[in-house]
This record gives sequence, C-alpha cells and structure tokens, in this order.
Amino acid sequence: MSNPIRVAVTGAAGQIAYSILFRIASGQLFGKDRPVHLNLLEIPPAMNAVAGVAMELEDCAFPTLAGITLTDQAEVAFDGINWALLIGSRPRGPGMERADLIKINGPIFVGQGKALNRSASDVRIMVVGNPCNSNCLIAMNNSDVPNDRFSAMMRLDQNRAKALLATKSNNPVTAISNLAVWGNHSNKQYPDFENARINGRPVTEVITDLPWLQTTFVTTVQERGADIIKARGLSSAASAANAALDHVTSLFQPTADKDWISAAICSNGAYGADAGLICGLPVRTRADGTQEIVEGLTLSPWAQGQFNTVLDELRAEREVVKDLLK
Ligand code: NAX
Repeated sequence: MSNPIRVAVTGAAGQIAYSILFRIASGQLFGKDRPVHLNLLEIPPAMNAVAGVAMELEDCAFPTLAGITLTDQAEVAFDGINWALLIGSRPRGPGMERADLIKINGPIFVGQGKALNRSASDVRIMVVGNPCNSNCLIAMNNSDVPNDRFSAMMRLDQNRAKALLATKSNNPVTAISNLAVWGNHSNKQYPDFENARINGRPVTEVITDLPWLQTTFVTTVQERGADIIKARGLSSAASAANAALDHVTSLFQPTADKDWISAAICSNGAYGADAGLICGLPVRTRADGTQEIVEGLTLSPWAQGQFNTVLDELRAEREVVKDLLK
C-alpha cells in the first residue's frame, strides 16, 4: 500500500460526518489500495462525541484506515493534509434561511483559511458548512493556498435536480447529463434545465411542459433542503454526505466527454459572475485533475434573469462578510 492520503474533516461529530467518515475510511472514496489518515476537527464541547465516532471507526477494522487524529485545533487538523472537507458549522434549523447563518458561521472560516497554510502543497478544499459559497470565499481569502484549490458544494443540488428530471421523464438518473446548478447553494440557486440533457437530447425536447420546468422543477430543487428540514426536523445528512463524496470524486476524476458537473469554484468572470466570487457554474475536470469553467453556454433571457437574481444574492453575502475578507 502507498502512503496514506491525509484527509481533514471538520464538524466530525456532526450528522453529515457520521455518514461520510465510514465511507472514506472504507476506501470507497480514494480506492481500496490507498490508505487514509483522518484528521477529525471538532469544537471542545464535541470532543467526547468525536472520540466515540473514532472508536466506531476503529471497530470497523477497515484495512484502509491508517490512523485517526482527534483535535480541536485547526492548525493540527490541517497539518500536511491533502484534502480538507470543511463540514463543521452550525446547520439551519426550522424556519432559518442560510443568510441567518452567515454571521454565525463566517468567522470560523477566517481561522480555518489561515490554518490551511499548513496543509500539503497539493491540498484541495471542499466547503459544505453553510452558507458554503461565502464560507469558502472567506477561507480562500484568508489563505495562501491557490484559489483554484477551493470549492463549495453544489452537488447535492445537482443530484436533486437529476433525480427529479429522471423521475419526471421516466428515465434512470444515468440518462441525465450536463446539469449545472448556477449561483449559490441557497433557495435562489438556478438549476439549469435548458442546457441539461436526457439521453443526449435537450431536456426541453423530452419534457415539453415548460411551465413545470420553470416552476415546479426549479422551486422543488431550490426548496428541497427546507422541505427536508420540515419533514425530518434536521437538515439533509446522508444525501449531503453522498453528494460530498461525488463532489470530491469529480474533482480528481476527469469529467466524462462532453459532460459537466456542478461545483462552486472561484469565478473567472465568465457569464457575468464577478471574478473572485465562489459561484456555482458548469465545471469540468481536465485529465490533469485541474478544473475549468465550461464557457459558451447559452442562457435564455428567463434563465439569465434567474442567474442574475442569485448572483445578486452572492454579492450581498460578500458585502455582509467583507470585513472577514483579507
Ligand atoms: P451538525 O450540527 O450535525 O454538525 C456540525 C458539527 O460541526 C457539530 O458537531 C459542531 O460541533 C461542529 N462545529 C461547529 N463549529 C465548528 C468549528 N469551528 N470547527 C469544527 N467543527 C465545528 O450539522 P450537519 O448536519 O453535519 O451539517 C453541517 C453543515 O453542512 C451545516 O452548516 C449545514 O447547513 C451544511 N449543509 C450543507 C449542504 C450543502 O449542500 N452545501 C447540505 C447539507 C447541510 O445543510
């Protein structure tokens, strides 16, 4: 077996972590012949709980689990790591919107951004903790790690959108491709059905009910997180962990020919998204493992309006956190 890949997971005693850690430790993410060392970061009151999670990880006797470090110090958690999965923060409760969280969670990402300077030179960072786009922006701006290593998770939104289109068109989810969710991981996000495909055909040719696409489809995807909170009393966890695994995999595996994925990465100004914003865009991973924004897609005036709305939200969030940006 090769050297362990070192993965930091923050919020390691939380419910998303409880779903994701066992799948990472089992070798599902990085392969059965790649040992994994987990650095689990929590806040002091949760150290006891995370010790329990570590005991359970040990009790799985995963051949790929090379070791576990438990800490409440970001500098320790991020020392020499290859991947940072920044999940820890306070989740939305019933009736809360992401904007309510921005002031509570933003400061966490200042310290974590600085601590990321201790990571390995190839580090990649995925932010899940909400509001994930702006938290990622804060971490990126407080770190010397290159901007192109930072991303925030739009993959749960992509998966939700694909599942909905598959059900509506009576196809397997594998038939749905080219699905980008634009903008912010919030209820203003724009799941782009105009450029998505079903068995290689434009969605709008297969699902001809445009009012359904423009209203039911878009709002169901936008409100899915809130609907799950209403139903479960807790925010999405297993599906979020699953999406996080998909996201990380998509960042190290080249994207299938002609397809793209949804990820929020540092904008280069394409499509009018301000350069430097962490914005959900159509993204491809090249053969060398770096990412590119898929440019040249057409948005109808209606879709552009949707994107403009969510861009304004991202700009407003950036304004709220401007004092936290270096
Ligand atoms: P939990 O409350 O179950 O767990 C969060 C954990 O983070 C807690 O154990 C807490 O002690 C820890 N934590 C808080 N501050 C920390 C810090 N400074 N350093 C390290 N750990 C810290 O929440 P969970 O359901 O696991 O959700 C985690 C985050 O994911 C939330 O912000 C949530 O809103 C966000 N989500 C993001 C999604 C996305 O698609 N981007 C979808 C799912 C989820 O809503």
